[in-house]
Amino acid sequence: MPAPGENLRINPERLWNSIHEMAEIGPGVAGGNNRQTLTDDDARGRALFQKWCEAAGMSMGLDQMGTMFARREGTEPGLDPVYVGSHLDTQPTGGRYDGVLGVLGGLEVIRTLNDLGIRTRRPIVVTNWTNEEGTRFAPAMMASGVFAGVLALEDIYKHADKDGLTVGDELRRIGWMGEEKVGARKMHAYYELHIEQGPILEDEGIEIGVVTHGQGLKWLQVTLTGKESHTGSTPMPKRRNASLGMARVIELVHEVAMDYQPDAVGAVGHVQVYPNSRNIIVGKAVFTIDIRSPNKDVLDEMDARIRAGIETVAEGLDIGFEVEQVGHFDPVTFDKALVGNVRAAAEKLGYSHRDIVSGAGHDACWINRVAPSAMIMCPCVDGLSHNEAETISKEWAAAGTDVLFHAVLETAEIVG
Ligand code: HGY
Ligand code: MN
Ligand code: MN
Repeated sequence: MPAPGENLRINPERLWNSIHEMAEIGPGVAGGNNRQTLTDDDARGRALFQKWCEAAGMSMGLDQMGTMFARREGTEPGLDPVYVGSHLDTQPTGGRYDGVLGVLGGLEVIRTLNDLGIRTRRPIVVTNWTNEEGTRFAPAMMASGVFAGVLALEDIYKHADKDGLTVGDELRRIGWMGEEKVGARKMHAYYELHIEQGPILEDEGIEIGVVTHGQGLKWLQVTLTGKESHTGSTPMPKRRNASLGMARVIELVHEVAMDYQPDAVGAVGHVQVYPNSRNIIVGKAVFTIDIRSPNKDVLDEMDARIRAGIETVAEGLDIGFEVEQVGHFDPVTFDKALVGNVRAAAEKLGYSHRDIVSGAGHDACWINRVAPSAMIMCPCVDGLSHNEAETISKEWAAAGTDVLFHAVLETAEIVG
């Protein structure tokens, strides 16, 4: 005879339908999404989420960073709530599930509690963090970083996109700047469900990732300054070529990351060259280095080696250089008790599972600084993400959300 709540499951069809209804907002060009933060599409996605939450009997809070907090009351409203959530903003060529699964999986938990008439001691809050991706406005995990007290609101409001539009202005323009002080809320615990965005779970045929740690990250924005001149008539020895410098630094980042295998990673995904004319030597190159490792010492060593290498490249090409750290968090160890709840839930529900370190950054990585946090991962096809072809199965989505449901029930405590 299963114990009370033993075999409770969420509604996979309802979850799947909501994910794909959300995916219709801010469509990409190849079946994925381009619902970048603080755009009109982001606003439409927020409005749809708010509508669904209110239909599920929840009240919506909104803080000064536009983060949304949908609350289902507990039988003891004075207790610190259990928070779940993730993000609805996407990459410019993003998938339908990155972030969205965690927000709508949280909503599905509430919808299932309503269906079953289950009350919990603690309130439960479903969260949509503003600008997790950091693609339009750096850094990533922006709102959760302000919430955790590691980023300053007034400074973040001034961060601009490539067109010079700022976070503060855009948040105001789309009408989603709340009054609530960022970080004022007290959380009893935070759970985040997310697709793995890597190949491990699928390769091993495993349904649930029990996330024990998150790897550390550094984003270094580099500006190389050479001299614009004619690509045809400027003799090679007289050139001060910033794009050649960028090419050498990109190769350097790869080589340094390869020195710390199997865990470290490094790449350059954002590049801008000026004046970007076919027959002018690039005078200025601006690009962002993304390096990551689960080991803090390795991350710091990679950072130091790359900075030294940039100086050598610049000297050799007679070009100027500036390096600005525009994103950073150290490797994260999630809360052992909550991680245990995730593992126990997968066990109880009969889902295959394994411990895993998150390769991607998540809002939970910051929230873990202010509240006990843990993550649940489901596989994604070919480990592909940050690509419009990102795909998961309904079964994987349901398994992850079932585990989220039972972990939340354990922490929020069923009443009656
Ligand atoms: O960059 C990251 O790891 C996250 O997907 N924003
Ligand atoms: Mn994400
Ligand atoms: Mn992402």
